[in-house]
Amino acid sequence: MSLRSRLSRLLQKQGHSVLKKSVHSVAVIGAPFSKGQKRRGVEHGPAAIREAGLLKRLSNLGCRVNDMGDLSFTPVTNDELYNNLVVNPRSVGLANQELAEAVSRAVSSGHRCLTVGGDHSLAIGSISGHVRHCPDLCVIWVDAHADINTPLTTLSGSLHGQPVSFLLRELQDKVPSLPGFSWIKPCLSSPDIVYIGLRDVDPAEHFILKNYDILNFSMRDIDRLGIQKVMEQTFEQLISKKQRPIHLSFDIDAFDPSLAPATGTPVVGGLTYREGMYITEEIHNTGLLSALDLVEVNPLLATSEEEVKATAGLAVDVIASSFGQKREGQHDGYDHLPTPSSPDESDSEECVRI
Ligand SMILES: [Mn+2]
Repeated sequence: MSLRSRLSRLLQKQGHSVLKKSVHSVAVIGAPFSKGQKRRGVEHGPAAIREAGLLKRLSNLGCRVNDMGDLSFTPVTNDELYNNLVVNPRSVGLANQELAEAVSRAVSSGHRCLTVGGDHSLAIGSISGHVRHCPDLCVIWVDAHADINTPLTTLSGSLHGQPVSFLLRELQDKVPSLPGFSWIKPCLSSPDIVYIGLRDVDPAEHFILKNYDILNFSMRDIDRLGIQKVMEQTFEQLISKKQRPIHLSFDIDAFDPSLAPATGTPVVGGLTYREGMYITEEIHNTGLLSALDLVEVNPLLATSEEEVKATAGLAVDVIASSFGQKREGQHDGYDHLPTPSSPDESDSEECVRI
């Protein structure tokens, strides 16, 4: 093999390495979308999270922020129910197709990609877009819910409770083709996803998690093992054999409603602030985080302005921690301590001042 072709193979190899990705560059995509569920307001999530200081927090961390603004999704008229139950299939399908394009563009330009929702149906587009450039990615899904109903098992008819079913290869013979969904290619296998924080799982979802052997840590598991063991076992499952890009899909309802009240489907007994920060710090420390979704902040469901600020502020903390904020502090750019000036120097300084 010629030196040149060997060199180009080496460069190609390095180009594919997730670790070579520019660590400090983050693309921010606002996704003001709410049609994956039935309550008004989650489309204001991106604005609330921006107002809580998102961009400044990221740039203070040393991230080069590439703000791509908010997507404006193409409206769909006459979006009739599928099967008399599933709501807005065409709108959800098209919005996710548009999001997938944006995420794919961001990731292929070398950015890590932050998608700010919006409801959790957006993970369909976000993961589908991410996987185009990172075909071996894995997913950590932090949520009170498993969001893995199929259109045939859903009780609510809302697509934000079903995104994982469209992505999982093993479930494809159980998932009907919905109008607007024909572009979606299932891209995950059950060993590629781990759940953390579950505490409201429907019977069909429980069957899927058990039957397809999907690793999941409920709040009870977190009580039993502690969050440190949970993260150890998560990484053991996903990245111990092979380093690969991580897609973190974080639903704010994973937190206890006392911390995140402004969300559509709160469930008591959720993550503490410290557990949430530990999860995201550990994911940052792998160096493999490649895309993050932060979803389901709904400012209209708060009972006060304080509740909006608390929930959106928590979302910003999750994002900042995922991109490198450390509770123990850090001293990047600080490599020496000031020394007290000698008596001579202070004399001369005084002379100058006089
Ligand atoms: Mn969710």
